[in-house]
Amino acid sequence: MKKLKNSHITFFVIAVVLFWMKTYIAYRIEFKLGIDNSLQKFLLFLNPLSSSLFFLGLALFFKKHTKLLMIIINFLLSFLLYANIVYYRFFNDFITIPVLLQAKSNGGQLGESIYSLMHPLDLFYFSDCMILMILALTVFRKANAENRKSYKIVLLLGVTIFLFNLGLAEKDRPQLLSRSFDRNYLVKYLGAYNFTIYDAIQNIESSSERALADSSDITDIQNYRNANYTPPNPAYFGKAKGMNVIFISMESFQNFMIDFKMPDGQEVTPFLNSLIHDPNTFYFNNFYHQTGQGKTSDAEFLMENSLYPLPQGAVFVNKALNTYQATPAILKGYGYHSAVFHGNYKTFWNRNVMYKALGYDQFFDAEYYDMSPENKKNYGMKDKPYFQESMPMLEKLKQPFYAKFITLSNHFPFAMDPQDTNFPAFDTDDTVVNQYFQSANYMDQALEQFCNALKADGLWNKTVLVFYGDHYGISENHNEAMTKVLGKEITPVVNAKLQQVPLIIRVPGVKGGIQTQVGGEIDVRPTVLHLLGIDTKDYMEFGSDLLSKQHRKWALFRNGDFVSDKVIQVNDKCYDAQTEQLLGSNDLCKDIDTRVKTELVMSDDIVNKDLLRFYKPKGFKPINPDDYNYLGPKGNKGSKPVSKN
Ligand code: GP9
Ligand code: MN
Repeated sequence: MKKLKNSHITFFVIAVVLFWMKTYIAYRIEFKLGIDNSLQKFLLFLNPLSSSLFFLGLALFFKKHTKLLMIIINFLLSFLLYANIVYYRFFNDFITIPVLLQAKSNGGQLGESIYSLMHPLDLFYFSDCMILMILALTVFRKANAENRKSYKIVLLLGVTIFLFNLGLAEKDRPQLLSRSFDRNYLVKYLGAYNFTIYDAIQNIESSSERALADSSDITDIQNYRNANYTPPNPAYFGKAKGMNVIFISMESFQNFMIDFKMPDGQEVTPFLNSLIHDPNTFYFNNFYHQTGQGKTSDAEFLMENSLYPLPQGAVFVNKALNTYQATPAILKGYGYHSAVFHGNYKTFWNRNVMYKALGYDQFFDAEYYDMSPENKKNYGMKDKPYFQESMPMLEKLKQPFYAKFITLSNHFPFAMDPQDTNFPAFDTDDTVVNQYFQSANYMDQALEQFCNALKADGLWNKTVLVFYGDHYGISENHNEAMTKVLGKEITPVVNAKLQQVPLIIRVPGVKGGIQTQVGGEIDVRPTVLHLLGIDTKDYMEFGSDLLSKQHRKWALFRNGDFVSDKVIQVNDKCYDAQTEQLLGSNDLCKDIDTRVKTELVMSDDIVNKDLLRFYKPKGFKPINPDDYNYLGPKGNKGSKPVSKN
């Protein structure tokens, strides 16, 4: 007993257990982390242990003042935890390095209310620190320094538990670190302390690249851009001038579903199939998604910036503090008001930060919707209640508006609640593929309901509608079942063509038609802005107007492959686009290949080095993200933009 009392290790074990339990209690009480299964429950319980061992264990390295050091480390970590708790109570989000760097403006948003977010009972979050102080001065006053070898064992144990934790987390959520889609997820799986370290490393990496860049870095890009500018088609330029614009992101919706019939002859998407034949609709049936790991958010980025997403990670997450000249910001100069509607929480894909940089006036996230269990599936709102609840908010927007709707129901793994569908599943051995048809059919019904609501309230004929599939839904892992669905072998070229997503643009009063030219998500911005009568020649973008007579007729994939009207390149092999046969040489692919590589490098430079801060398009009023906040319905600010513009 005496030996135990005199041991630093005993003191250390007490410190670790107290800190571990306290952190776990904080996770459970303070944060809404959305724990879905028992593995996640276990990880949440486990993850503070590795941090406690590792950080508190650092003190064992020192022979002198070991207890004092442990108390200081405990205090600093407790402070970090408590800061996150207070921040979360207000913002429903965790503190990140950029938030700290912008402390002035964020602090400004918190203002006086910071005190109202604190409570005397919060002293609990420092209670272990106080207990340790008392123990250090009493029971453990005479504790001696240990053999310093103990710190090695402790650190090793901490690291081992961490790696075990990370392994299990990756199993539950593959590519957790590289995709880093949501702070909630990172905290849920790895803990608040590890999240801060992860965030710091990411920020150091990206800020060094940014710091070394200067205005000369954009000159070549500007020259390339000017040389490849596609002028608008006078037949369409300005035909939608002054109209409202609504973008609808159709989750995981691939083009092969359009006009697809089930074995019993039923159409999967009868509404969309009818929409493409509406006289005012342009249906682009040779159009490709170009997303990377940022999935939905990459598609959003492409659509509104006409820049490519990053080869790794999401721009929305890693580069949200950059300068952008995005569609909502451009349209602001033409009197437009902008808003996003999405039935998931605002931290997902870091949207609440990125949308400020894009210039969105309002962001209606999950907090604006009735997220009761019967309305929810997977990541958030089911499409039908989502559109229904969105309508009153949409109708209140000042016109002309630019609005974006992001659907969710057709998301992997496409499982539906039985009461939401009576559509048949496909019959293969692959449940994911089978269910895809049911959830796509549900989405189609929700879109019909939305369009009917637009017709009923008079928006239908004064609004440009842009429907797009954000990215593939069925990955290559399901090729066996897809062979059965499509009735043909999935060769590399067929697989490339499966990356087609539909683009449907309806412009009231303008004659549309089926458009067969090859294009990609990058091309949407100039196409739509030209319809609105805004020439994009002064904007730094890589897209080419799909309706222009000089449209370039090729689309690249983020991995450097591409599709054109004549040739298709997959894994550096060149195929004939019509016969789909492998060509004897790569010669016919060379020209486009060079442009593909050039554009990807240039676009990555713009994003990684934040080059748009050195570029000012004529007549464009730069965005100051600090002018925006999305505090939600309770903050009473979400429904009123605080933009000073
Ligand atoms: C989540 C939704 C889906 O909010 O956008 O994201 P995804 O996994 O498709 O990128
Ligand atoms: Mn998506």
